[in-house]
Amino acid sequence: MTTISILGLGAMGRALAAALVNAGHDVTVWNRTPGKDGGLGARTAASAQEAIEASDIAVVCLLDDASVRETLAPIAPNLSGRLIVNLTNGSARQARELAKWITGYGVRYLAGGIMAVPFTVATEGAFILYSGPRELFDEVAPALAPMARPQWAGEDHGFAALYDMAALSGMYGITAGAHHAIRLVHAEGGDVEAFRQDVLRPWMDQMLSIQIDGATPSGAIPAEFNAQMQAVALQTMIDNSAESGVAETMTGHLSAVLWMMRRSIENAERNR
Ligand code: FVH
Repeated sequence: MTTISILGLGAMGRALAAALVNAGHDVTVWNRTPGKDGGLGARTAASAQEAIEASDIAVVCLLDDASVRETLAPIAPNLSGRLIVNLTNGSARQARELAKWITGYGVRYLAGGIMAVPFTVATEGAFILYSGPRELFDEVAPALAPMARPQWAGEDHGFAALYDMAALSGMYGITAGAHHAIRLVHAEGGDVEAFRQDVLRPWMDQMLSIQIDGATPSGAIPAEFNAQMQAVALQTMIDNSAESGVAETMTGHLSAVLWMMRRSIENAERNR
């Protein structure tokens, strides 16, 4: 049995720790602020260093890159040979710099990105991206699998963060669109629940794959998707939003796509 420590008992750290305990692992936890370990059935370490030294694998899940640096910096010289998996959200640059810094102390290090929210941890759709040495991934994946399906993103320590950031961008695009849609229907006295179930959900289900498959690095819109027509429709949507009294800031996603359509039209004209 692999022993695992979880550093950070926020909503996500607690969910990860609970999944590992439920799977029968011997789990040690540490949190900056004491008292967040209640009901987990894990051992509690008195310090971050004690937590890392207590287990074969130490999983770090804190707020951000700065909090990881703050936690690890004072103890890094004592961590040579330890295996640390950092699942804290960060940018690709932060992930690469952190990897370079911590491996400089002889730490065996994997970076990660959690593609789950606390209540979907340990459920079927949840997965976690890992990047760094393949052999480290192969070593930790079976033990960490109870948290969420492990998926390797490459040797480059920045890739898990990169894919995480990019996937979150996709999700937040949907967040912006869904909130704006509901706000718009509500502003005009529409039936929000009927709209949500009978219009928005089936429309998004129909469109999701098409939008994902059609996205390109250049932002070019294929001729059959008629960028000219879409630019006109997008401007109408932005105008409709203003006419309905919805705050202009809620239409940022529409403005972004309108800008993309106009650029695609300009490029197509230039290349004609
Ligand atoms: N929750 C979610 O939906 C998302 C899903 C995808 C992945 N994210 C990322 O996971 C990281 C942790 O998120 P979280 O939900 O656990 O966040 P919080 O509940 O706010 O807990 C934050 C923990 O970080 C500790 N902490 C904050 N600052 C420091 C610091 N300077 N030194 C040491 N620890 C620090 C905090 O400790 P405390 O405030 O209780 O003492 C919590 O344990 C995150 O990167 C998400 O983006 C979650």
